[in-house]
Amino acid sequence: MVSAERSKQVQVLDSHTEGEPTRVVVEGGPDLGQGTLAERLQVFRDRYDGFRSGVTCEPRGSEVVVGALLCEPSNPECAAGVIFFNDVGYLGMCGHGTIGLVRSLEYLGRIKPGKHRIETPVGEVGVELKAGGRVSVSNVLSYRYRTAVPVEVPGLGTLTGDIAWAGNWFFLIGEHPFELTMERRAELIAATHAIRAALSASGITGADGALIDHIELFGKPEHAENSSRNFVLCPGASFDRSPCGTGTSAKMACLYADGKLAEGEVWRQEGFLGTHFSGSIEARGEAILPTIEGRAWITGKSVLVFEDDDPFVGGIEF
Ligand code: PYC
Repeated sequence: MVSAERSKQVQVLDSHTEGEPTRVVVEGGPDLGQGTLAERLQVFRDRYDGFRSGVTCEPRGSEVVVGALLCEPSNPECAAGVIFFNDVGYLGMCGHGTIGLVRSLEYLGRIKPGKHRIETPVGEVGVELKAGGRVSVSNVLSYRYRTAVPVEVPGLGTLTGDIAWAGNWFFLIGEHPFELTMERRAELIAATHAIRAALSASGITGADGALIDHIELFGKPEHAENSSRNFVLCPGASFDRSPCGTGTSAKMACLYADGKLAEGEVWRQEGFLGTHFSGSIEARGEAILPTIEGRAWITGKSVLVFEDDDPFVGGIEF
């Protein structure tokens, strides 16, 4: 029997969105105070980073898990606040994670089908819980920041990509020598890590020097009804098993900027597992308000236990 004095318990609800896992922390998370979500993220990062790594990293999680700390929203009109995190740090927004969170809130009986608002550290997003586990997310305003930026990548030569903001910073590459297939995934992981390192070494950033931590490659879809296929390296070691909600938003921002996607058109972004998000946009001047839609399923409801004398109480960070 585990002694309650020597251990901490954290209640979590696990789900996957089109293949990508989300772990919602329902109870037992750190008290981050009453500030804005951006201020509470700072408290999380400064004082409770061991909680982040303990929940997401091995041995309780893995590099592919995205955590979602459920918070009281500072705007009472929002159904919930959330801070997303993973094996190496924190995400501004997370599209697949928001879909997983909405299904989790439904599972917990906290929301009903219909429209809701969710607060994140980078702004409020609109969500709609639909029939059959479908959820749409109207993301934060998204835009292309720079076009056709060349980067010299050791071993790969010069690759050219666009930089876009969609709640996270992305480098989006359409022209590259890679096949986006399961058999080639080790090569894709190595290449996208090298691209990310080269961007950082070359001082290529998002606005205000922001780190570009998501790398997105595009190719032909496997399913003819889809518009494109992607491979997205997430911050950290892992790639997105879903088509990446913020990555799909970033892609649509670039298409809009190129005059290749108009309001009312649907962009079907296929992910690496062959699942897809349906995307659409509303124009907001040079930026867009992207909406993505996908499905999520609950996979587990458990209590994580952290014993004081566990040498890996804060997770194993590789
Ligand atoms: O769906 O936005 C997303 C996302 C970001 C990182 C992993 N998934």
